[in-house]
Amino acid sequence: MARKKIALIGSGQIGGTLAHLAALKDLGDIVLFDIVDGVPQGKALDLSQSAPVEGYDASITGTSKYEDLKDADVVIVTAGVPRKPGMSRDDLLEINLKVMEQVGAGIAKYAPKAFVICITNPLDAMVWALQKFSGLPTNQVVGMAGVLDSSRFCHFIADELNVSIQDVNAFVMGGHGDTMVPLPRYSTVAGIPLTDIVKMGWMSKEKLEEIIQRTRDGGAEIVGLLKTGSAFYAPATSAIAMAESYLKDKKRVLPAAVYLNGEFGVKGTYVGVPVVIGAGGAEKVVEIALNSAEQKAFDKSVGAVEGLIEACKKIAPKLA
Ligand code: A3D
Repeated sequence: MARKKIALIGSGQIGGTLAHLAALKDLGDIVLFDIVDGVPQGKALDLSQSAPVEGYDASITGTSKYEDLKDADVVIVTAGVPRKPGMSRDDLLEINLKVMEQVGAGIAKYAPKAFVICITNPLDAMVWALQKFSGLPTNQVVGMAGVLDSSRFCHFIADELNVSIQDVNAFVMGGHGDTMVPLPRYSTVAGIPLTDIVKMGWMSKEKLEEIIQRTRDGGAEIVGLLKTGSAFYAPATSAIAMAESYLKDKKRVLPAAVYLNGEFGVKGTYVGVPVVIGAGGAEKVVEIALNSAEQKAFDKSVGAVEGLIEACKKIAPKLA
């Protein structure tokens, strides 16, 4: 069986980390792409030179030519600009929308069968635009945010309770922004929902609220510390989990931004929900039951994403 091919569009902080993780996990051959000539080539050479120590066989190359993406099985898109302190993800919309247009055309021409994972912010609007610009089927184009947001939630819970991260399973739905919806009822420690953990007195209600808010602000906290860019290790790890589930047909149930066609009462928008990811791409949206408070928070988040999509349509009328 031939090796799989993973194309990374954008070879910045996340792109380089994605390449390293994909190589370490033997997911396939890797092509790093960037418009800044030299960066993808330099990172590819550096990563290739760590292969003798790590023992991975992946071929890692760098390019600024879209044709080198030809027949990629997975494309992960980080092209664009990240946030600086004081910026919201939404401030990136106009500039990154133009990037999505170029990237979408490149994917359509050279890798129309690929499973595409978008990471560029503002995430839900960018993945919506990327699917439109590329014209690929909606089940083949998804956005990474929920795995990262849930992972942040997990980390804060495990840290607070002083328990193994292995026993924590947390879950965040909605758009990747201030309105995201961490769900304590569906987040567990060894199967015990966080709502019960509060009832048992293991964590106070106030602490849980604090953790929920810190999860929502998780990206901004790191932007504030780094000052020159945004998080990249955990975002790359999260996207690799999605790519691996697709490539190995693992059928993991992961929160991801997927196209909704009536599920959760939403139509025509990308937003974060639980989805089965396997060889068929985004195979099945898992429609969990939401109580009225959760539904209200989710609806608010969907409204925020729809607002960004309307803004995209104004900037690029052909998306309307
Ligand atoms: P950065 O290190 O700046 O890398 C972006 C790369 O994209 C740079 O190397 C650019 O040269 C390249 N680029 C710019 N325009 C183009 C283009 N037209 N074609 C190809 N490449 C281009 O940023 P990063 O890797 O830290 O972040 C990348 C994106 O991910 C940003 O939009 C971030 O906001 C976003 N991000 C999303 C999450 C989510 O959870 C969704 C988390 C963290 C970062």
